Amino acid sequence: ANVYLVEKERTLAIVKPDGVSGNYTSSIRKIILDSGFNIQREVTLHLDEDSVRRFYAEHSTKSFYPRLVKYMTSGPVLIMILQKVNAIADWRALIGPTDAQKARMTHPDSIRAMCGEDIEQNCVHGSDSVESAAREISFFFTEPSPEGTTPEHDEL
Ligand code: RTP
Ligand code: MG
Repeated sequence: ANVYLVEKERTLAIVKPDGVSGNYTSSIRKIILDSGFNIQREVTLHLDEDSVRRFYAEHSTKSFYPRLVKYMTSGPVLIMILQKVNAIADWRALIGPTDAQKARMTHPDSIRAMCGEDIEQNCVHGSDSVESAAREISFFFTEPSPEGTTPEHDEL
């Protein structure tokens, strides 16, 4: 029989300020590990306005953007790289719909149903595509340079 090596995928997860201040970090971490993800990197940061504006730049024209910036800068967040086969879609499925109130109706077992408040304060983030995941991971984490290559700044 043929055997296939299924490439593991990485996604960016964030426990937002309401998730951290509401002490949901350990429950969320348990759900992540019980669901077969490996937490490859993690960091706790208090994001500044400029970082949030750049991270959520795709929403810059939306009416909720100022409130999103205020929300995401309101306290520390836990940022994680999750690794697993099908990590991007599987993490989005675990967190549930954007609107936590709807999530409680339609996806009662989802993370947002557990710890989110509404469509704006929804306690967790997940990358929505391969392209977003790559951009968001490199937004917060620098990759170690592969063995034998020289970092660009060494050429200066
Ligand atoms: P996220 O990017 O944080 O994982 O959330 P998402 O994909 O489910 O939703 P997205 O459309 O990307 O929105 C980003 C965040 O902006 C806030 N939001 N408010 N008032 C509103 O209609 C509204 N829509 C979105 C939420 O905090 C949402 O997670
Ligand atoms: Mg999004």
